[in-house]
Amino acid sequence: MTQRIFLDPAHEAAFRTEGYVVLDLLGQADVAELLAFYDTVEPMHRSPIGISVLSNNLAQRAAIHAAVGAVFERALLPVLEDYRIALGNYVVKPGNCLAGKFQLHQDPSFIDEGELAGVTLWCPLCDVGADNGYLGIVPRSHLLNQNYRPPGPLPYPQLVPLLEAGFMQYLPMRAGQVLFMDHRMFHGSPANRSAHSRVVAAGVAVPRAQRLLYCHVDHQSGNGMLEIHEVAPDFYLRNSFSERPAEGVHAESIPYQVSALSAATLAAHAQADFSFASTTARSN
Ligand SMILES: O=C(O)CCC(=O)C(=O)O
Repeated sequence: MTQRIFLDPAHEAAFRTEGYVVLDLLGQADVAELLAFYDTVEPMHRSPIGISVLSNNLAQRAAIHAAVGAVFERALLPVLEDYRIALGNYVVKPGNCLAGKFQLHQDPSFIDEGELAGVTLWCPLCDVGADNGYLGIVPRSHLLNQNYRPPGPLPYPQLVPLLEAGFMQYLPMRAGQVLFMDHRMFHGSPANRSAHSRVVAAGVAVPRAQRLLYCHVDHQSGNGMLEIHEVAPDFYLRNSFSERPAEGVHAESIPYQVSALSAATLAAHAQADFSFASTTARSN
């Protein structure tokens, strides 16, 4: 029997086909709670894109995970089948900062995505739109490159101008709305040109029963291999996203593969009928 991500069959179908679902799940009190905690850790987010998990302050990262994760557990997890929060953090874009563009990327693999998806949680704590860094996705791109992924930019740099010019769909959202997005989705966000900070509570949800992974590619060695490390459930609270981990178990190394993609296949993908889309195809 195919495992479910969402309890509601309509959410499940939409997520599998479109790669994301937006739901109204956070009330005003939840948003106020997340903003109040953010105020206590605001200084560590002072950069064009301030991301808690990139900080070296492990104590504050753990405190942020506890605070954000508690809200996610009570308000977000009830719509998922059997997931847990592997990471809670803030992603912040200060106002009037043209340097804050988040380049197109896929999130790294946090699990074996054979049957279930790793899920990005993205909850703006203010309304977001074109002027203050709303999120843009390439519709149904979660089906395009389903291979194991290390952290990093989109592995199709030559296609980024084309994707940005003609394939992006931007998602205006209200404070309190929650985006659940497949980790494989191509996504990014423009700079915040408004006068105010854009604060997002974000996180990672993974199936409770699955081993958490960290995928590493040693680009300097040029050996073309991707290392799959099985890591502890709280690994992402104390590690960065760029180095070979010093903990966990190196489970295996496989050839680092990226599915072929061209302007022609992108155009065909954009026009295809996805009513019977499968999320199980991948090269490795
Ligand atoms: O918050 C944003 O604007 C983008 C965040 C994002 O894409 C990520 O954290 O992977």
